[in-house]
Amino acid sequence: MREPVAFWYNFRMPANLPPEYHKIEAELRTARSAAEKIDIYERLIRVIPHHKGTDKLIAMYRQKIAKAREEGERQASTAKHAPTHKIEKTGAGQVALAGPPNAGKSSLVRALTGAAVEVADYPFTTRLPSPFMMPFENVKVQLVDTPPVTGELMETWFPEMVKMADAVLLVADLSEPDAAAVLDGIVGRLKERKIELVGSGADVAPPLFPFRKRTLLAANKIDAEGTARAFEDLGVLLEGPFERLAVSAVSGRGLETLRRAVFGLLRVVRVYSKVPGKRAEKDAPFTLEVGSTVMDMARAVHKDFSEKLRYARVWNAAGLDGLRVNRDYVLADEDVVELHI
Ligand SMILES: Nc1nc2c(ncn2[C@@H]2O[C@H](COP(=O)(O)OP(=O)(O)OP(=O)(O)O)[C@@H](O)[C@H]2O)c(=O)[nH]1
Ligand SMILES: [Mg+2]
Repeated sequence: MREPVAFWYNFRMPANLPPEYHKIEAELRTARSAAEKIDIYERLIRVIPHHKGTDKLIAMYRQKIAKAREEGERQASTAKHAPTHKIEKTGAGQVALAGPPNAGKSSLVRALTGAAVEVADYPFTTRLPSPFMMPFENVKVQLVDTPPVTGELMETWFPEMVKMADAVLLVADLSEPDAAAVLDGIVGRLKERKIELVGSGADVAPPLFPFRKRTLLAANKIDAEGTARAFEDLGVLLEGPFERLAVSAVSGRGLETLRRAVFGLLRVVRVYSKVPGKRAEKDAPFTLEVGSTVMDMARAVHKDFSEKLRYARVWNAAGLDGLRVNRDYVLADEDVVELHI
């Protein structure tokens, strides 16, 4: 972001500042970390000619260095004490599981990811949230297996973790007679913490308050006796706009549909970058929010790219064959894009 104070100051300066100064100053626009900013301020001080007319400007940058140092220390100390529920995001998006004890959350994560997740026939097997990668076609989605929650039993870190996730996979235990009431309890408790679980098509654009999270309901244990009826009842008893899928982590029923639906919750498009004269690398798509443009893609590829982008060419299954498009062309899933700078 541009530094408004510096900008204002320069504007008022009768300045005989050298061209280098403006070049370095422009770097502030993209500097994020405190360390980067300090480096820029120090270089600016070095190129500013020292005389009476520039005293104030130099003093201002010294002050900024001091502030940035404090900010840097703060960043470092919060990173050190980060609670364990802050799960670093990787892949196309992060989906947090939520459900009562023994519902089969870990079993589903194990079945969908192939990871050796601990599963047991007693409650509270999972003690800490842990991430696992679920493959879907040519991308991976991060699933966060979680300790059990109910309306009564929800530690404060849980809603915080849900706030950070991109979407939620609610897990019901169809073999439990009160499955719907338990889920209502979870949904209600999250609502108290300003998190609204919404259907997979809902708009969740930030910064919406309360937080809205797209949610899918996996009604698990459909292999067990009497659960077909329980699944029907769930639709009637459960308040909430979520799509319901009957699944079984044990028999595998519904898991491929679930995998696709979990990816769908993220509402991303996969786009393939292509170098002129070469084939697109289909195994390494960029994943961008639905509605993203060619310009957004250029930004994801490299920040220099976005500044220099002139146009792009697009190929896709819908019939585009190298069509020349401009920066605000909205990307579709599986578009192949050649960026021209
Ligand atoms: N019949 C049946 N049993 C299942 C299914 N999924 C899980 N189970 C059983 O349910 C029990 C609990 O499974 P977990 O995966 O540990 O459940 P969890 O929700 O992770 O439990 P916590 O970690 O305690 O919250 C185990 O005995 C599983 O074998 C299923 O689809 N069908
Ligand atoms: Mg578990």
